[in-house]
Amino acid sequence: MDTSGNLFARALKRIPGGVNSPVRAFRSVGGSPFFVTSAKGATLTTADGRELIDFVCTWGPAIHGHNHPRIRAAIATALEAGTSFGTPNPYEVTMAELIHRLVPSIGKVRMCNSGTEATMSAVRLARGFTGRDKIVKFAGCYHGHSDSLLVKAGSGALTHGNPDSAGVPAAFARETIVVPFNDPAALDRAFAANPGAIAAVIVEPYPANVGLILPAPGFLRHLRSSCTANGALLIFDEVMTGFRLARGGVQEIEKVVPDLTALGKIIGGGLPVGAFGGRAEVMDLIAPLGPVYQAGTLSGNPLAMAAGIAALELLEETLPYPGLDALGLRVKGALEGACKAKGLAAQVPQTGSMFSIFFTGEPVRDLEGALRGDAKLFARFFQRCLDQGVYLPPSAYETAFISTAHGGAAIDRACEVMDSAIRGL
Ligand code: HOZ
Repeated sequence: MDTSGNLFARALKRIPGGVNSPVRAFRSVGGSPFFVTSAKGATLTTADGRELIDFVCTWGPAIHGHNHPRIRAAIATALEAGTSFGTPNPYEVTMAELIHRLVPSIGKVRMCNSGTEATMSAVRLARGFTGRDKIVKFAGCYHGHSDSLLVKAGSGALTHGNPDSAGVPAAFARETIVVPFNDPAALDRAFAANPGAIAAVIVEPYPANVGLILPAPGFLRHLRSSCTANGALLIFDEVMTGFRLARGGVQEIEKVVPDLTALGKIIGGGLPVGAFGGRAEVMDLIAPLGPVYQAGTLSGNPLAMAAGIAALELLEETLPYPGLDALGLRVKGALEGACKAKGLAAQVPQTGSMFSIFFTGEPVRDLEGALRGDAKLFARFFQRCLDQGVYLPPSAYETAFISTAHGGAAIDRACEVMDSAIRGL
């Protein structure tokens, strides 16, 4: 087996930056990425034979831990029948019914292959429905890499210093109005300055691509009432939060009902899936019923549907949320305790099985606040954890994920490592 070092050297020759998604390149934390050959439960095994406790969880999907036997069995059963039909298949119907049951605001749903497709299509649909062109997004929110949404974006775009990507025509970017998160007055000003022109407000209700930021009380309700008052649609990007924090996502927790929701990650059970859905009268504008076009050769792919259905059914059966929250609180407690003991100013936002750490004394409410965090110190913290076998997201502007497989020895060890990493900074 080639080592990670050799694999990366080969990759650099044939893959831009040696990676198929930028944050994986480790550029903001230093060093080079490790290559993973297998994963099970809370653990990744690298090409170098190292075992790492994984808090990236494939960037969210692995809520039941890696390689869960039930999901593997569902994929194996589907595989026996064929890998793709290019026709409707029974799994898609089950999936649509399941999504509606868990997220009641989704009257109808269209499956696609990634979160990027889901948000891109939801925005197009909102434009088609309202007959308006402009959209509002929040600084630091990342909604995938379609043109309209790569403006002041988070995740890898922010990590690598390109929050406004090259290649996005200025004319497209002009249709995207960016306002700070947690600033209701800024949204009011955007609506007032663009009367009758805003098709939609798109938001990660808990922004998680800039580290983790939580909404101030009432902020999401303000988005809902402003959209309603101004005839714009409210789009929740729950690609990360959907099914992760509650069966019905943040909209269930916060009791705020969006018009459209974008989903991904967990609904694919680890295979490539996205979905967008919402009120039937809006969704019925999509081809073939209406004039808004959206399509995909592999949309509703039977293997991905089978994996996703198994993942969602497991959630319904096991209701893991209180247990996951307890694990999240353990990590938060460990990080806060270590920072306090060390005399380090830090914020540790956590909700359920999502957390991040900002090395700053000020509570983080928006992108500006996140950027005040000491990213260099984060890089050192990351490396110290990795040296001791704990893998955190390789950027100060991502969110860590916990799975049900992290209980017991894994969480004990991880908290010990994070504690010692902080104390050694
Ligand atoms: N955009 C993802 C995190 N927010 C990273 C995906 C990946 O690198 O796999």
